[in-house]
Amino acid sequence: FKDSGMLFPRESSSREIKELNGLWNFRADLSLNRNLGFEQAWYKSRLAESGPVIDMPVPASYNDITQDPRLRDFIGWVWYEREVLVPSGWVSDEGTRVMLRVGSAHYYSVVWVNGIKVMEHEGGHLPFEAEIVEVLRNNPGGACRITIAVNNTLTLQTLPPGTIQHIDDPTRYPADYVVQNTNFDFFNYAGLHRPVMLYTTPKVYVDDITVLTTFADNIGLLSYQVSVLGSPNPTVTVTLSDKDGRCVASSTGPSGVLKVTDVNLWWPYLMHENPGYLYSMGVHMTTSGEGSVYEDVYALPVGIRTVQVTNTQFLINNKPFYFHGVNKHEDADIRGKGLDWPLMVKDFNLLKWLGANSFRTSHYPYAEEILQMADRHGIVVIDECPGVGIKDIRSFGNASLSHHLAVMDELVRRDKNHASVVMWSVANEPAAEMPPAPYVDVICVNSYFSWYHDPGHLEVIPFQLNTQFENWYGKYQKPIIQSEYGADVVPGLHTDPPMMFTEEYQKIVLQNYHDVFDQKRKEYVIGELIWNFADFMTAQTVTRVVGNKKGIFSRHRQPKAGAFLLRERYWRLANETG
Ligand code: BDP
Repeated sequence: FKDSGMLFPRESSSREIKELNGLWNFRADLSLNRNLGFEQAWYKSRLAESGPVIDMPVPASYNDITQDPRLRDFIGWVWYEREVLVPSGWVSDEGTRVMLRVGSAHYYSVVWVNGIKVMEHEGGHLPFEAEIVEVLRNNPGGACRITIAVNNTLTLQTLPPGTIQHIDDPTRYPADYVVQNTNFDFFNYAGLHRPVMLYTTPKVYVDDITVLTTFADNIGLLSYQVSVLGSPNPTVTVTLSDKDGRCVASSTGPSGVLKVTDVNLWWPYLMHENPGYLYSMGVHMTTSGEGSVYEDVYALPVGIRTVQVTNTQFLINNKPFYFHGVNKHEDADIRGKGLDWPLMVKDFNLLKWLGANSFRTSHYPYAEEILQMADRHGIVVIDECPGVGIKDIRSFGNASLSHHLAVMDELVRRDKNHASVVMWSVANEPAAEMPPAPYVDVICVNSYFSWYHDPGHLEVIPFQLNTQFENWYGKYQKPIIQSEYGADVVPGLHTDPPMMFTEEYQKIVLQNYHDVFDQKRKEYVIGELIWNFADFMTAQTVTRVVGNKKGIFSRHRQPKAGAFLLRERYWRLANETG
């Protein structure tokens, strides 16, 4: 798995998909040590035989689906199960691989097919898969019972990290009291958050594709590398088709360069009248093995563009790009962090309404379906790994460093070909005083003047923000993005003069920040990302009123006053810079 590709499953003449979204059987392991499921081997037979099961939708977080407070704040193993009928041709054909792919499962998971363990995965935000055809062949009836145990416990070795606290104080707490502590500001939603599917490939197959693009004058250049597994000598043909399906370039061999004349570059939204232009790169592989010929076809959407960073600028296709956008969360009512198509399309419509040209995937990798939307709509993405809440270096030992590296590796492997992804964010609010800090290309700064510092004192913003920028630029001479700023608003609260938590206060915070951005963006500030796009759920604390309210949209995606202010600004910036 570690050395293989992570191509998004796509149908083609050689590949079929069976989506397993919908209702699954579900049981939380409420036993004291949370280990009953393993002790009794709940994966060996139907989950319902182990005890009572409930309906659970996939994809979704399980936390907000029922009225049971034990499930909302559950810590430990939960069990999902679904029975599927696999097309008989998939199993009988010796030349077919059948893959089981989980888009994401938060945080640790173990997967069985017909009671046989097929994989384990650590990390809550990236896909994982296993070949299961052999297991299916053991069971000629064609039945396929998929059991997935998911554990949401966060420790110092997970990303994001957390700690489990056992409290043994019978006069003040119930017996066997356990609390999950976290050091980040979003609710630890858990479950099968992204689509689960079965898909096929031939036994000899295209495992990975890597593209790098550039251009000179009107010629686009796309270097590609195709990795085929299962055969030492495959014949690979690559074609590039434009939006109308016309073939504009072709090449043979597992690596090569495609040359496109009169290239349509991939441009960000609002920077060009035709943003998000994607070609389709068709990869066709054939081989002849012992008596059998294998053929695999995969079509990858690709955008041709360049990204460059200077001391003071961020360039896309050699033109200065100014990030005016948002930070998001995968978060919504009821479904939690589960991928939801209506929500996703609504969010992109809101981004466009706002005149936003970019977002950061705070604070973990988002679903691939979201990045595909960003590619198509020309929304630029800063792709962040789940390195959040790791600032306290004492709690961040070598074990988690190696996991951090493994997650970065999986993230880059998954997202390397997205035209929208222009930057990797290794961590949010890291220990920036540490030696590696100078090696970054762009400095991203979060600050909350007149909120966490000097609460209520709006007049400090111009001073402190100016000093912030001058200090960072003075130290490293790198371009800077204000990667977070904002203020909580309980929608509908109003005061004049403005007070914290009102719509008016958020507006003035934004305005005061914008005045400084406008001076500095002529020098080395290359972007501003509001915290946050929408209100989102957090752990319960005294500073959070049913979640974080720094959204410019409510959790239900209705605009607060700040959204209108930002909308005016973003469209003005687009006209000035775009
Ligand atoms: C920042 C964090 C973000 C929080 C935000 C806040 O990066 O995750 O939600 O503060 O407190 O420091 O609103």
